[in-house]
Amino acid sequence: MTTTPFPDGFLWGGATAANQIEGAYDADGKGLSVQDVMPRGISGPRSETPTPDNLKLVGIDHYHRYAEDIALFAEMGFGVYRFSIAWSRIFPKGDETEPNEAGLAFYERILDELEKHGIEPLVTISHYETPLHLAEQYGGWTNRELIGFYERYARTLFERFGSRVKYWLTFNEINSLLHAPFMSGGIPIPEGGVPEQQLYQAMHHELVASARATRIAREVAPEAKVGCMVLSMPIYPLTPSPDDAVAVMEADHGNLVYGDVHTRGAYPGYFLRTLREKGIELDITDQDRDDLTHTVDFVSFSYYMSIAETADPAKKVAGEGNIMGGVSNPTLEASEWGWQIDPVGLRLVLNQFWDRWQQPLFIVENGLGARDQLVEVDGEKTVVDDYRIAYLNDHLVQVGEAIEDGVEVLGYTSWGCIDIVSASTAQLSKRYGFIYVDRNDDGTGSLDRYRKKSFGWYADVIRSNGASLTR
Ligand code: BGP
Repeated sequence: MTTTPFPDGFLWGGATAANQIEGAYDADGKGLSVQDVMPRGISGPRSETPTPDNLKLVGIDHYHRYAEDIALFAEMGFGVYRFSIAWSRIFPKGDETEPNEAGLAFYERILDELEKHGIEPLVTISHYETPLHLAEQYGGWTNRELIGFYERYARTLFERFGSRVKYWLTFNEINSLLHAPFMSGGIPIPEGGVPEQQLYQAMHHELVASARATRIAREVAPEAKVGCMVLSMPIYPLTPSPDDAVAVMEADHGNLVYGDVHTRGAYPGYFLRTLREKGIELDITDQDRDDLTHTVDFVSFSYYMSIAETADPAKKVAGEGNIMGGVSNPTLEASEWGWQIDPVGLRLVLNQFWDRWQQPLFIVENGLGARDQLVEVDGEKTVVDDYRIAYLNDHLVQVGEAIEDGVEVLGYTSWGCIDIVSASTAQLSKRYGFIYVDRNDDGTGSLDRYRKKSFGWYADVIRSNGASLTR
């Protein structure tokens, strides 16, 4: 009898996002989202209108191939599948009063397929997909009116799907807004950048909207579990100097405040100090304060890498990172895209979040973006992605360690369970999937799907509930 630290009922699966997988950017009444005018992700300028070099316009055509893709997820044994609902499929401009029925019907079909295969849906309400009209006509989340638009959108989803979807996430990586205002907050970025006062007010609006969605779910879909979703990034001091430890504490606070608000229901003192020292006066109403007290049922997060931090400006050599950079850690290797690989960091962040919030945790993104080479093995097209197996194995072993530490982990959805368009660079060549999709950065390819070596590996991990991992 092989043992495993993973509890019975642990939810194994994968994660995607509408703007990175679906394509059909203007089908069946869908309005434009900020993603449709970001042909280079956050690593390049936006376009005025959708341009043919924007791979997200077609994505991997999941809009038409969702049944085939979900059948492949079921073949791996997925217990859960995380996907996002594209806000502008439901409210094309974002400020309408009535939803677009064709958009709702598409996600009804997705849920039907998942139900057919016994896969639990985990739905992200807003995954960097703010309707472009709300960005251009209202200034995105800097405008308090977005709270009402989001509330109407969330209520529509809970009323329509609340009895079929148990797990909901309000905003993807809600702590990325200050770092990627247009992608994360639908905030147009003028020449001189967005004034900090506006960015922090936008952050407040999203936190209020997230809490209001949680309150609405309690009314409309009492069985639903609502979680927040943050980008986790363990930060290590570059040296043991107390100054570096303070630098880490302050950088950590910048990320932890979002989980603090979602689990404690109010802004912590260290954040109020940040506002004072920046001279920022937030517009916070009594209603806002009451809304924020509606805290979440669980905390979910993405994990890819860790960074270092130092108080010494001379040593601040910024490393690459997932939306947020930091000082490079000389003890760690990096991926082809410069993200520092640190499986132990996942154990550390699980313990930190559990010790701090005592809320069930859900890892909803983890994976390795890599250039995969399609080859033929025994007459079958595949990718021998031993590097991805090693990355995932080592990270899952650390999840097991955290569970042994007493951390309550609900599940794990590997990011990009099928090759999709990258968020930061809008490339397809940065592949995460267990399934290869034949489409290239220049838009060519058959869109055919092929099982990689990691497909069978992950099926074994799921079948054995983690016992097959190499410790
Ligand atoms: C996270 C996003 C995901 C996904 C992931 C991988 O920040 O929540 O949408 O994109 O990063 O990043 P990338 O696609 O840039 O490699």
